[in-house]
Amino acid sequence: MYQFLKKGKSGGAHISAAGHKNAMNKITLKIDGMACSMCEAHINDVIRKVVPDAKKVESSHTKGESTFLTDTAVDFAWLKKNIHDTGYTLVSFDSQPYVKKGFFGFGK
Ligand SMILES: [Cu+2]
Repeated sequence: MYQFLKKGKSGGAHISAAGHKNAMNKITLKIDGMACSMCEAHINDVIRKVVPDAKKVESSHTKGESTFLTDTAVDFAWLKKNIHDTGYTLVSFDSQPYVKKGFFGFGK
């Protein structure tokens, strides 16, 4: 059922829809079940597997939250299934346009 998600391992090349090349989003996931740093590592692995171009993948078991940046569309149903199969629960997710910091050079 999920075969269509198999992406070729073509060394970092990624599909980018026209006009969306630099549209980076910050994804925030609320995840149930993380209890220690090993859990965080498991979740980070799942995220990197499902979203190969994910950047700044970070998880916190204290906050029950994972965040990452991506400029490709995330299949949250597929992500939820993979998180579930790893023993955790994706409770909710949020996607916000990511504005790179550092553009505020003036007015320091
Ligand atoms: Cu753990």
